[in-house]
Amino acid sequence: MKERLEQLKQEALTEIDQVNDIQALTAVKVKYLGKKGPITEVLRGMANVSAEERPLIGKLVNEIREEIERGLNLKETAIKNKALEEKLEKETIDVTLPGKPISQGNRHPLSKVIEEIEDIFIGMGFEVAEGPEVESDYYNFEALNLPKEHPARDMQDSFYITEEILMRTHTSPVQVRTMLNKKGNVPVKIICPGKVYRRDDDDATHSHQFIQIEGLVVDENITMTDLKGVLLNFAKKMYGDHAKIRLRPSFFPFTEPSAEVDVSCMMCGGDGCRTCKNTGWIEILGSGMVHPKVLEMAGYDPERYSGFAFGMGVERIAMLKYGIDDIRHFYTNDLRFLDQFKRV
Ligand code: 2U9
Repeated sequence: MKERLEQLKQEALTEIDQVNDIQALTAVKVKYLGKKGPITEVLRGMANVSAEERPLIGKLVNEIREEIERGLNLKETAIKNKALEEKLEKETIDVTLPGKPISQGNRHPLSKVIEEIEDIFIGMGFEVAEGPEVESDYYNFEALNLPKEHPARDMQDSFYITEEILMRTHTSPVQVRTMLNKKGNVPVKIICPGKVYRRDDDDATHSHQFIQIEGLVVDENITMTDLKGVLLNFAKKMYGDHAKIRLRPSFFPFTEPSAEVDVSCMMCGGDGCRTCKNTGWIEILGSGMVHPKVLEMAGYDPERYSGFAFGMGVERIAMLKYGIDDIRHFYTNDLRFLDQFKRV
């Protein structure tokens, strides 16, 4: 029996040595150590072994079983290690290969200009206020001293939704709403950026939808000097410290007096060039002292309070800043145009 057991062990170890995968190894294990295997059979035959020999044979069986198990375990580890090595070999990454570039988007040029203008006014203590693009005729026109018969209220000039509701034609209704919310409290010191809509045929300089930034300051003792100081500071921050401004008389129904604001030409520094049509000046803003009627309608006593307001078209500012010759570029989403603002 001893010889038979030794022979079984040798056979098992030889087969273990020859297999190269886990499946075959499992088959060897089942073959030699399974319930129907030769070792189990030897154990079953123990009944026929003499009482003196039984412990020796039992011990031998256990030793052989342990040796076969050790052989199986060693082989299993070896197979798994080899498989892992092969896998790692195959998956080697060449870190010297050039990376695949990921195409990155960028902020829209108008968003950049809006943020730049907002930052300048925030730096002067202004807050940013926003409001609805679909407005009532009252906030858009009436409260801004634009009476019913005013030409700007012509159905042909604005996008009306009903007789009383329209797409706002400027961001001024946001200022009106802010003043009414403040219920006569001062100071009011806000800028209002946002989309506005006018019925216009689109061309290189006109768009039926564009972006305005308007500003409003209301307090006691506000004068035209404050208006000029704030706008000069804005021009210097936007175009450089050498920038100058000049005010020319104008007319708006919501301001009295009113003024157009020119900045010294940012292309030629005031010497005269194509951009400024040889005048040395470029118009960038409209402005004025808030009309007493507008203050009154918004709940501020015009005898005690005064204010100034201004407005600018963001596309125009951006076109001058980047030398863009057609407003439609901002709205046609051509990546060849938009990608040029990645580095600015
Ligand atoms: C209130 C009172 C007064 C806002 C103002 C302008 C002058 C102006 C234009 C600039 C270019 C519009 O985009 S544009 O075509 N705006 O010239 N806007 S004063 O005045 C206000 C606003 C609100 C309560």
